[in-house]
Amino acid sequence: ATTPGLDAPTWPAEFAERYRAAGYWRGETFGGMLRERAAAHPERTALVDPAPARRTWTYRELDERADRLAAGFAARGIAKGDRVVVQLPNIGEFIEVVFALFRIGALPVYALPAHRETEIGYFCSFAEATAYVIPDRHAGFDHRALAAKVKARTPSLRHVFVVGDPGEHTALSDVPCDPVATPGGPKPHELAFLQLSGGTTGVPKLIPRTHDDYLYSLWGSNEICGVDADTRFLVVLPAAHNFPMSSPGWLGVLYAGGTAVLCPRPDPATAFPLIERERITMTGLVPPLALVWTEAAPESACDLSSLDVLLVGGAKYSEQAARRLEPALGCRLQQVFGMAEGLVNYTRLDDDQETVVTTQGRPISPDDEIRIVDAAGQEVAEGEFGHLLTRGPYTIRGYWRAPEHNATAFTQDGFYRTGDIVRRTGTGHLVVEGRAKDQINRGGEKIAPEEVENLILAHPAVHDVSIVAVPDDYLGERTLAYVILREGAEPLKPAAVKRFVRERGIAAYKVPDLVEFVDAFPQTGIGKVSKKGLRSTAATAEQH
Ligand code: J2J
Repeated sequence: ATTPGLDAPTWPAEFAERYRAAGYWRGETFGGMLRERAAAHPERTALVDPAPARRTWTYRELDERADRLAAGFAARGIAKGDRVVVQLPNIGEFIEVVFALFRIGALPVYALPAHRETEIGYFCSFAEATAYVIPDRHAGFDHRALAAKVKARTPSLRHVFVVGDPGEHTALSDVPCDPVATPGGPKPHELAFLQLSGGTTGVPKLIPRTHDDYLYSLWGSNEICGVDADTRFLVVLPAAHNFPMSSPGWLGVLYAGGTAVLCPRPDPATAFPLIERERITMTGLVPPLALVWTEAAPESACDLSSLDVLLVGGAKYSEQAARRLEPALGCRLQQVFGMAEGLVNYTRLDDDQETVVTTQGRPISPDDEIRIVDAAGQEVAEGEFGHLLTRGPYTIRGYWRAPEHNATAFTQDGFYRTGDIVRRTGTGHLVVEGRAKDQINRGGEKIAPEEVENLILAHPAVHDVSIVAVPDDYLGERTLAYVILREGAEPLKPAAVKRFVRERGIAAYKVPDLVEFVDAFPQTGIGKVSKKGLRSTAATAEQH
């Protein structure tokens, strides 16, 4: 059932009781967690933002700054339960802002720095956000103009807070004020934030995570990955993504009392000197980046010897690439297969080498329930591959405000249909074999074809479009848009289609890599476009 105020299905009472009794849900909140760490070890370094000038935050400083920012947000009317779209790169302010919101019980909605008008406009209106937090400029893009446009058409959006020069908006640095005793922060079973789903539909779904469930995924990950107060974690991927946030990520490291170091860009030229200077012990990468690092490390003059554990996940990591990582980087590999909806699998640090390079790990929790089923929903024989369904102490029971989608994305008895095709080895490790969902995994960045197809359909010369994945050595997959032009329409060039998509304002990674004009799509029996048929055509298609 849906709990009022939660706007999403949640765990039935008997499951919640079981997860508390088992000690998974510890009754903590993020705000309380930071307060406790700040009391226990105030002078330890929580956070390092190395660029452009190195800044550090002790646990006490982070705690105090979160309090002052929370008071300032509250003074501007941001209240418990309000949604706040946070779109910040890997900078210290990101961490301050989300802890300030956690304290109030306002819910961050984690946008990625790459998101543009299509995504941001949707998040702000669908979530009925009251505020939006941005950098002034990032990676050559001025976020203030986009914010002004979205604010003008989103009635709920009252505030835009800007890190840096605010332009017509409010400077984040003007917000903090002396804290006042605020009653009634969030409870452990209540929502902490809305995370983004990779998406399979026209619009991304929002994932409601509670303090209790997410904190379990953090400390559970910490135990498996060996995170403790001496861990120095480099946040290489966008900090808002679930992987670098929680597997074990910067939040896991803060939970353990370690140090999170924010990396402004993921390339070796940026990251390797930071690993040396900050004595980084752990980080997480998507497979294409792991490849680049593997190639660059032997040539690098930087001392990478502090690096102990490197997590790779987000997309399938090839066995050959996995074998080359440890010798090149001189650290241990942990594969991770996770999802923002919940379930996270890791290879273990004491797994044998074959298991580490050939599997994507096993679940965090003994109470992560795994079902591998055929198309009819019947469990397959042990070792056979099938659709992965899961339910457990940190896997959601439904998306936020999406009852229709929930009816098919979850089973009657609350299992999440991951859309992944896996098999289980004798040791209980999962091997990801493929995907049944209509999603493209472009080097860890997820694309819902329908979202991009809808943009292309707005082009006056386009009659129909279908976007499919084509194999790619580096990214794993790239995107190919098959376009059928309207009868009598002027012929288009592939570049014109890409430009059209870009100009509508969407994350650059969603712009089709390839565009091909066809007269008809392959059809399935029931007359729907066959993505499978298109993919096999694509495998032989000439690339543009
Ligand atoms: C194959 N496919 C994988 C892997 C994820 C940790 C790590 C990753 C994510 C993540 C995450 C894969 N091999 N090792 O949230 O906490 C694909 C699957 C999965 C989808 C989830 C975390 N690791 N995938 O990638 O929500 O298809 O989370 O269902 O972005 O990525 O995507 P996302």
